[in-house]
Amino acid sequence: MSSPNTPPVSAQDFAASILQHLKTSLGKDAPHASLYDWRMSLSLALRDLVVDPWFESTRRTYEARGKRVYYLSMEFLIGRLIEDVAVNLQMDEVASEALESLGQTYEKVVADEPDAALGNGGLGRLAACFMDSLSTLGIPAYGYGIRYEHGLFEQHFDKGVQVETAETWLEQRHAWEFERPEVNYPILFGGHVADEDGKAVWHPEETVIASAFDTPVVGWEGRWANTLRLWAAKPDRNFDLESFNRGDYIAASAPEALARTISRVLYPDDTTDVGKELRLKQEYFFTSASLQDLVRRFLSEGGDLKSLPDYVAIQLNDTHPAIAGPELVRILMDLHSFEVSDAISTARGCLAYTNHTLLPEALERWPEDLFARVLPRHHRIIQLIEAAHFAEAGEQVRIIEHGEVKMGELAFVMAHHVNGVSALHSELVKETVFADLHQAYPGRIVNQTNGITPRRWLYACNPPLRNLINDTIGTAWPDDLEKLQGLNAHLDDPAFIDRFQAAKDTNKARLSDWLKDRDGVSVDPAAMFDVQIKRIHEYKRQLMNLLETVALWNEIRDNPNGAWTPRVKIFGGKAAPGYVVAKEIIRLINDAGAVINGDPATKGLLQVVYPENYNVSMAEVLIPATDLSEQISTAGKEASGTGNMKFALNGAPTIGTLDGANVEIRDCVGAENFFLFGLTAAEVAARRMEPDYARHAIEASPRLGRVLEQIRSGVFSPSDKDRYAGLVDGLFNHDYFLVTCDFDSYFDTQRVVDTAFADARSWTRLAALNTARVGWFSSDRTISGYARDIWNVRSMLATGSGDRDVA
Ligand code: GL7
Repeated sequence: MSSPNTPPVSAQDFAASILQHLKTSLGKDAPHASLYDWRMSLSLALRDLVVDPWFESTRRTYEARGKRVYYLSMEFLIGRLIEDVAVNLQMDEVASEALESLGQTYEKVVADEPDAALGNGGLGRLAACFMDSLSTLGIPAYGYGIRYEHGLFEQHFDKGVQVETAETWLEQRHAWEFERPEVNYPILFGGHVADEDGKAVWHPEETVIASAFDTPVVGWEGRWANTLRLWAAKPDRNFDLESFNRGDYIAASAPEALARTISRVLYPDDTTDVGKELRLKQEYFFTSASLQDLVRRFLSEGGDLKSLPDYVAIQLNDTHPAIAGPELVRILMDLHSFEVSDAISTARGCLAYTNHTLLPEALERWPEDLFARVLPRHHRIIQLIEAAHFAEAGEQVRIIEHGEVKMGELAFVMAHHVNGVSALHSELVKETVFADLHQAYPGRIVNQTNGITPRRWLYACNPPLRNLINDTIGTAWPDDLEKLQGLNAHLDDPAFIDRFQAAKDTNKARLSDWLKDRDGVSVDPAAMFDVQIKRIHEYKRQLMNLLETVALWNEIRDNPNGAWTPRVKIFGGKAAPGYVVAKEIIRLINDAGAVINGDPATKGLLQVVYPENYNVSMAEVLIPATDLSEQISTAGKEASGTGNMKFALNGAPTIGTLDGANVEIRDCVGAENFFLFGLTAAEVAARRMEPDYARHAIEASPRLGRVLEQIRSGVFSPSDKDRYAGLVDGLFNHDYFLVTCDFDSYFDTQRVVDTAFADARSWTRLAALNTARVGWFSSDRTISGYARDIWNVRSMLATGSGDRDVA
């Protein structure tokens, strides 16, 4: 494996490898190669360099017979991979030079790669960051998920209205994966369970095949590589020859179409669940395949299943794979003759569960009749699990109740640890959703505050800042992010602050060019770039941001000679296609933006920009260019947030509430360096008990009242004056997320931000201080916490100072 900071091959050799792939893998010669051909050849040449570390990692794990981590997740929001792999292999400069020598532009080739959007938002992106950290830390691990044919939908705006079209990343060949046609498992559905000789025997009626595709995930400096194994659904027989011979050609291909539906499309709902049969089938499909695979691997190494928990740590990313509990019990009982209680305790020894949200609509529940029809054997096993749980902890909490199977309770009962994703969230998990189970199983709930990979979210996406950091504190920080604390000593050095500002300016100019090229939008790079990017959801309160924007617009018009701080308000994000209110909010942002942007009175002082189709790649351009990070959710609702960490790391101070990981970010940067506003989680709960709280808040704020009246009366929708009447009435009557109550405090804090930003040098110092102090939010730290507190696994990497101590 390569030594630190040395590229494994020279630019010349790498160019030869690209050309070789162009010829033998793409069948093209250089004069006729398209951008796609160059991109594929570059990707394949890079992939070649991952194979050796990958084999070596597998071999070492096998020899050591160490414990492996299995991360089960419905979503892996990977994004593009060329830069990611190049950076991890120290090949970014070499790759750029090699392509240059072949007459190609590296940036253009990189930008041709479609985003692998196999996730909705934070939960899926977290899984991708975790894979990066598991490899960087040298922890033997597999990520298991679904190879969706269509990732998250593409968003377009039609006169400001979100319309969705199917995403088609697999229309082109995916360069990074290895198909494993020999790794296949049958996944069974339906049928009935019969009692035969005192044993329950499942007679399923439908079989679908799960077939593996492997993508190597290489860690920092190529020291270790793990596998992301995604399952594609295939029919157990391709073609119904009998129907074909009868001349019924449609029926002949029906089995194939039916089976493939299972891995066809990612459900686009962020935190809500729709209770659809296909979704349950997707969940069981990938969970069963993953468990069959890991059990097969364990047995092939000569393991005794009783000791499975010593060798296998299975992490359930939310409740989506919660069927893993009963499925593992089924495998142990039905296929390996375990007694019920042994099967349950062995399964529980392997399983841990991460809760990612307190929103009640996101805690999965399945109608019991649907569940029993699709998974009759598991329905019975859950009854056994429930009985064992009652015997152990009493009957306060049921798993099956009111005709529903409750997946949160199932995951909790079958896990040896349950974790929340920020300090505040984990406490709220104990106090609210799982209060009774917390009493029954004290100590089971632990916290692991989320993190982000600094390789993608600083090193790769922010070259100007990366170079400044390297020049200032050396190059040891990408896998030891607390080293950024070393920047603290430079915060009062004018030369350092100048360079920090220059890096931000470069990134802002890059974003401006990008907006111009892509959307024809001009922005002033000297204005404050105030950014809110995330899924559109009422609890995230993009609406409050928009109301503040309109209030500011009013204020500037009322007082045109005031000393206003120019702002560009940038929004980005998708709404779930069925989430009506979220889509109204999108339309309102676009409508209000059109009016504000067209107003000569505020030109140059206030602008609204909403680039369509926000995704990981867009985040990589926006975040380094951001001056102000908007983290303004209703306190108690955002489990953690991870965008908040990315902004702070890239030198954007936060305006935010005491919610999720904001609380810990504020602890790290210092209260005086965080623009805090709004009610606390406890105050939110209390305020909701007050009658007519929203109406009172609106009456107390003439500024807010005026904005709401403008929106309601059609100032931003002159051709359809009542368009937003319902949205505004909603705020008066059931403002569940307390937009109205936090509005004044938000507006006032924004004016504090204005004043602070106007003092350019002290703002830049504040930005640099953020970068210096948030190294703790590396996902390496998070994964080390899981390894130590939950998985009991160790790093396989030795460093100069002995074993790398992650556990
Ligand atoms: C989420 C939370 O909403 C988000 O706050 C958190 O950062 C993320 C990762 O832990 O998980 N929960 C959830 O269901 N989605 C999230 O993004 C979709």
